[in-house]
Amino acid sequence: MSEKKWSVDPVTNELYEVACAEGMETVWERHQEQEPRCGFGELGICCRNCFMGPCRIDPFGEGAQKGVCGATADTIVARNFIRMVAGGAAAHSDHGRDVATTFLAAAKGEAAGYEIKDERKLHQVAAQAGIETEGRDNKDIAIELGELALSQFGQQEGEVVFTNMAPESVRARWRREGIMPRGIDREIVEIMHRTHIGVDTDADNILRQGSRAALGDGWGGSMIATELQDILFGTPRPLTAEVNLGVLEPENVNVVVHGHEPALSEMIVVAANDPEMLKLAEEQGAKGITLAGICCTANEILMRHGIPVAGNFLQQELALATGVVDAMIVDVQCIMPGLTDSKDCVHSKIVTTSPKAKFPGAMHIQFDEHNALETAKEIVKTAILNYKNRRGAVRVPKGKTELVAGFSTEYIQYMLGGHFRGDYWVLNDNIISGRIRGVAGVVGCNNPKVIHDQLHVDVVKELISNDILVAQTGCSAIACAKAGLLVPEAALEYAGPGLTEVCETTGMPPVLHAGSCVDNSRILAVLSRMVQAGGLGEDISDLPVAGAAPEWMSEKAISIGEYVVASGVYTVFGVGLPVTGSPVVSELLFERYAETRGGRWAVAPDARTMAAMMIDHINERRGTLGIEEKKERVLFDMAARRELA
Ligand code: NFS
Repeated sequence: MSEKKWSVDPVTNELYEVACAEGMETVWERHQEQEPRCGFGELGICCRNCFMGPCRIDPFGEGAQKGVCGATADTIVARNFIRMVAGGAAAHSDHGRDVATTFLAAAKGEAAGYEIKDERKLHQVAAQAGIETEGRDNKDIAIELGELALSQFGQQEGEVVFTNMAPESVRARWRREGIMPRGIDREIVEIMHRTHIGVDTDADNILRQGSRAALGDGWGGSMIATELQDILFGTPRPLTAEVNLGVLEPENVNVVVHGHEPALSEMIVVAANDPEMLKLAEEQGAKGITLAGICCTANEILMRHGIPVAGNFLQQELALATGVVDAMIVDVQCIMPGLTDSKDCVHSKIVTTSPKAKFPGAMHIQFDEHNALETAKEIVKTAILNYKNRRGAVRVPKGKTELVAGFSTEYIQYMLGGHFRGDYWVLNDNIISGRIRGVAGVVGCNNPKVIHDQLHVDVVKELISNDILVAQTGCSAIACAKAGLLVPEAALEYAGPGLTEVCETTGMPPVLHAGSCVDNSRILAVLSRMVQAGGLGEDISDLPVAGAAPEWMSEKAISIGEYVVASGVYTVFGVGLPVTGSPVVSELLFERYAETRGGRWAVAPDARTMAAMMIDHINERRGTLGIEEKKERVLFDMAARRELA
């Protein structure tokens, strides 16, 4: 048994001990085995882009200062950084492509089981894309929108269409700086070309291509994913649900969906409620079927159906340790290869469903959007038939927490004033009056280099105690949900007086769950609408807002960080950033980006510093806007919390 606590979440620590007792290896053991980490990799100064290497630059200035080809630390760091952007942008955008494909098939009536659920949003998004909607059939509009969305991936010239949602000053900057994305795939391919040996050497020029590909993700691939998913599966509205491993039901068949794409999981929701499936579950001795999610698949079906969330990224192996997961259904992204080893200790089946992601030792049932419900039923049946194979103890912890999710861009607008109140003006008005000091997006992953969930929870508590409204996505939202921050009552316990007043008036929580990581595009849309509503400047970079990814680990987080920064938002990452081996790249990202991109990157060593940096930035923006009355930043501690309570 381990003495160390790996998480701020007691349920995670409890299950970790269970996993150890069962001889199940987890991410934390593998993390320790990797220590000490490669210092060259941490600084970003190793290069494997050709086989004259691998090369590395001596950070102390004593050994090699150039790779075999002559590349300096600046070139190597910039290339490595934008290759991470390429990986992340590719992941989000390939998801967007799959959504567009399913959307188009559904529009044509070739994907049984899928239908347009939000006609109003169909019209809205089509109009935004410049498609004629007046007097036309929804089917025709949807087909044209699906085709237009798909064409954005292979577009060679021009501008990715949904960049037209951004304020004009932001778009003018993108054009001026040469970072306006032309086509989603083109910019990713160009990263791979430019970072090949002997192409782009200039760090500034290299980073520009990183921004262009990242913007193609945020305003292109991710935006398409979010918008078309809303039209196809419904635009989220607030609903309550439960989170943490305690949502698993020992006496039910438990099906856990994990990964990112909602196309299949939407159908699994239908299949798990099918009377035929429920009857089969009863015949096998179970009381019913529980469906729960992990990572962003969880966020997708939570947002639209209130399906419970079993956990975030670092809890995926622990879900298996409960002994009651009859099948874990995975699609793409953030699925640990270690899962197939964990499952050897229990009866759980791991079912892969994407041709892009097969795991040795897992069972494969391929998803086909033309036959989605049948595939979903086959998968649920596999879980049901595995119920009787359970062995060993059942170790479902008691812990679960209530949360409210479902804050789409559209709902936030409705909640803060309704349609006749002039869009986002009510939010802006509250910011101008100082009740809300600003808005922060706190997003991203878990990383075993830091205590699980701690940075997310501490940063968000600090922000809301300083009257900053927080919007969240991804595993960060799940972390704060487990800590009880995503319910309206959290305002009374944790938020400052101004934010509490707004929360009490509207009934909203001080922390808004906006969805999965591709739904960070919702945050871009909110920022654009805040500029549009007026009173807070002409540009996203004028707004009193800040972003953070406290426990990031994935390339997707880097792509998100880059597009948020390049859209004008000051953004702080925790855990470090593999760029510090180059003073030139560091200066570009941390300082000069403010002029060329509107936003800039920053790195913070701990939660308190991270929150302080964000609050200071927000206060500084308020000062520039002339809406700042003198108010000291309050750092959240136990005494302050008691006083608030
Ligand atoms: Ni985002 Fe969502 Fe979680 Fe990180 Fe992975 S699940 S797409 S990458 S780990 S937040």
